[in-house]
Amino acid sequence: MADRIACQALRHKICTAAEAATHISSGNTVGMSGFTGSGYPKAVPTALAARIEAEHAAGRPFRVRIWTGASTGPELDGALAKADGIEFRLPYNSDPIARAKINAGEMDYFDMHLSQVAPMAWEGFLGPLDVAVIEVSGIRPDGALIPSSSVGNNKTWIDRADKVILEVNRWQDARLDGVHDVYYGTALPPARVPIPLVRPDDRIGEPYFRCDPGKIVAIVETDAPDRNLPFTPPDATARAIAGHLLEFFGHEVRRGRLPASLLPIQSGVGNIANAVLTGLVDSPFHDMTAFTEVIQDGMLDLLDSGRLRMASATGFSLSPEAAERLNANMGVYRTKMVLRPQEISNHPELVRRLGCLAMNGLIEADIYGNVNSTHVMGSRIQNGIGGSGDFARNAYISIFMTPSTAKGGAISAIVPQVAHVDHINQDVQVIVTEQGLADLRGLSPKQRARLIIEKCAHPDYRPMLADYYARALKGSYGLHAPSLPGEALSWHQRFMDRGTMRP
Ligand code: 0RQ
Repeated sequence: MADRIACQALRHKICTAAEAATHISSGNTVGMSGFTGSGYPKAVPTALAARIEAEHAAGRPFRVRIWTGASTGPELDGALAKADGIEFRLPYNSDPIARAKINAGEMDYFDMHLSQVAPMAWEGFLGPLDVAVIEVSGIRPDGALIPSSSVGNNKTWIDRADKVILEVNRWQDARLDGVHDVYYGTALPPARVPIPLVRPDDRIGEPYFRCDPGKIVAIVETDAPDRNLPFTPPDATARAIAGHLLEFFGHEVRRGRLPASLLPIQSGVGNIANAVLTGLVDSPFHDMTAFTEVIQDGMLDLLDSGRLRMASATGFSLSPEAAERLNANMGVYRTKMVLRPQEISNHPELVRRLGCLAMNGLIEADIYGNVNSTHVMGSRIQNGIGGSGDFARNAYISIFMTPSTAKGGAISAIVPQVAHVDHINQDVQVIVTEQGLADLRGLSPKQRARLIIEKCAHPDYRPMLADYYARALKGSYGLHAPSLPGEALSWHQRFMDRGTMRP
């Protein structure tokens, strides 16, 4: 490990994870690295969870507040939630144990836009940060930190925290060195200035984190893989959604509204998003770029095919096979990738300037095109808004995609009214299901409703939606966006009462 910790002056800080965890006290706010399963600390959170369990067994309360980049892994969110050690967490979470605690009302969760986490921490809106626990892939002789497989909010956590604990993970490929672009030019209003990035491949920062060595209280050596969950191969539904979307892009290119290289693509996480990327491999588009949050399997396929020229993101979200492929071929991939802080990868100014094509998943959409990305039946959190809001509002074209039904057909993804709103209809320009694609640009609410019911709804639910809409046209208080408030959420109530939205 000596080669990974090249700063002699810091070597005396090397210790065990259990020793490092003693620097964290009950009630502390801890900023952890990690973004969608990449680059999160693996040893210290596990040791902290063990310590919390021991304290609880001795009858002493011990809980911490956790800030991250986005979702992490079972060794962090899973272990700490299982130990009942998280009092409050932000932002995006996809861990099932943490999700269950949040939905049982046992853990507070602040689901915020990913681009806003670092600025809000600097603005002081989130309170002080006691400790940062950051995975890095190495420490240079001068003490500069070589980032790991995600950048996330690490720069901000290192700058803001009173104490810094580092995990140096040897599993991360050493050739990650140089892939990162850490921008130190952000400032708070009224001193804020434009971010000098005009192409997805621009480098505007430096490859390393700066860190005051006096703040580093512990360094832990690890050799453990990122979470890296497998993707299921695209099924017929995912392939149909991808097919509609690729046809739409082709149509836009023929109409002269998109260049043949498209515009920088942003792709959400999940199997459908991955299927769309895989579908682009066989498309006619070339010289594409990505300005996105995560590089997933499909994006590696696109890079391999040569169709994608480069990808800018803040982290990886890969299957175990793709992670192996990435590390085996890092020499090539590193020339085609830039990893940035998430306040830059998701920055509204940059998303708007570059004209990103935003493609995100949803839980449900209503007939007017309002989208719920987060809350099942309006109250049970699935994951969180993540970066979808950063991109959807500012994209050149904001696309949402979903299977038309969930839970074996018991739930329609197209409903009279969403039970929770993450993306208002103005931020939703295209909705795609396996049934078809609704291009909502420039349409009034009533035009949208007719198109969404016709193109996106499942045939089992289409007559029910058409019937609701026809009656709303007659009985609504106003006729701009006709609705029957007493009935609009009855589909959700029926599911909660009877396990299906079907009558
Ligand atoms: O639940 O796993 O229990 O079966 O939601 O749904 O169909 O597998 O789709 O993986 O693409 O996720 C919106 C959650 C979709 C995701 C969401 C249930 C469904 C299943 C997953 P099970 P699928 P996906 C970039 C952008 C917000 C953040 C975002 C997401 C589970 O895309 O988290 O976009 N988006 N970030 O059964 C009840 C419905 C449902 C439903 C789906 N209508 N009712 N359950 N499900 N629709 C990434 C980052 O920001 C980091």
